[in-house]
Amino acid sequence: MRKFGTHRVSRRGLLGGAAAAGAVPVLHELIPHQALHGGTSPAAAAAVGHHAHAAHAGTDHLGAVGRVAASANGFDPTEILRDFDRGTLRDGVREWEIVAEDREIEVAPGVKYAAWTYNGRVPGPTLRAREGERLRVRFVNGSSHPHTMHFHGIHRDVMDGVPGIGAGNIQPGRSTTYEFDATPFGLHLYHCHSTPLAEHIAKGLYGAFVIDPADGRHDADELVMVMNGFDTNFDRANEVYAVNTVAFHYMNEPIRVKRGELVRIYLVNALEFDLLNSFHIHANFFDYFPTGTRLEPRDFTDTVIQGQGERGILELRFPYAGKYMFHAHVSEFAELGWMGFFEVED
Ligand SMILES: [Cu+2]
Repeated sequence: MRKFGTHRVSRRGLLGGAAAAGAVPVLHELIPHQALHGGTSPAAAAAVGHHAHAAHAGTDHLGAVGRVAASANGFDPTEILRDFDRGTLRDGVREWEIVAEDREIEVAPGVKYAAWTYNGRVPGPTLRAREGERLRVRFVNGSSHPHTMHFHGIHRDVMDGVPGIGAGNIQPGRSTTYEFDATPFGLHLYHCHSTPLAEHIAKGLYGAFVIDPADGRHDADELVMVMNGFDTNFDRANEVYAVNTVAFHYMNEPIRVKRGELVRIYLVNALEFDLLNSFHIHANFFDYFPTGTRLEPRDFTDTVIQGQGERGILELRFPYAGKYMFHAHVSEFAELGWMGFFEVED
């Protein structure tokens, strides 16, 4: 078990403290490193004090103060929601080129993170294919570290993107091509499988991988939500939690959907260092299709738990216009960035 108590102080101090101070914090200033190992430094105590103050001051501070500009990162969580990369279909083969790059991103206002990315974004592009297609992924490693692309799905060992088998680790400046069939249909993911594995994933090398059934699914407003987190001080615990990388993004910019329209959410848990993540919707229920590999829902519920690497498809309609919250029902994650709103319009 993680030593929860000491981490809890520093992690909880981050955004609550920021809200109370009305300032844009830099994480390392707010949380001295020794505080993570059981120390009770004045700064850590101050952060806790701020948090306590914020908690009792009312309900106006439901997130960090300020915003992360999309232009700072080069990608926008609102656009990521509906951005499906179908690659190029050539001679019956669906092809992509994916480039690993090192890039600094801003995961909460003023909190910079030295990420490793696929195609410059975290999460990487949502790759989308149809069941039974042949897929060809050219992977170019433009990063300064060895990486791979490991796809979930059914394929030969040499195409599995793990060190020591097939092309194995792809060294900086080198490339390889993964080729396999799109099966089974469902919602999968891909991620780097170089070691140390948790770090390579946590740095940002993951993305959603959608394989549509041969006959497709019903028309819907489709949204991709990759639940992730960021260990900004390298203590193997996350200080920031989010959907599609930027903490509280959908609080600042609610997801606009239409009343009565079918909404389909592709929900992927890419979180490292925490065993579980969850998704909870307010004032509504959804059908849940674990891994999206069956066409009948398993559950009709308002909360779903996912372990590491787990994913599933949610389908719902909003019967009333208005603003509806969604968040991790792991309350600590919600307070550290993993919460947002749907804005339902007539
Ligand atoms: Cu890697």
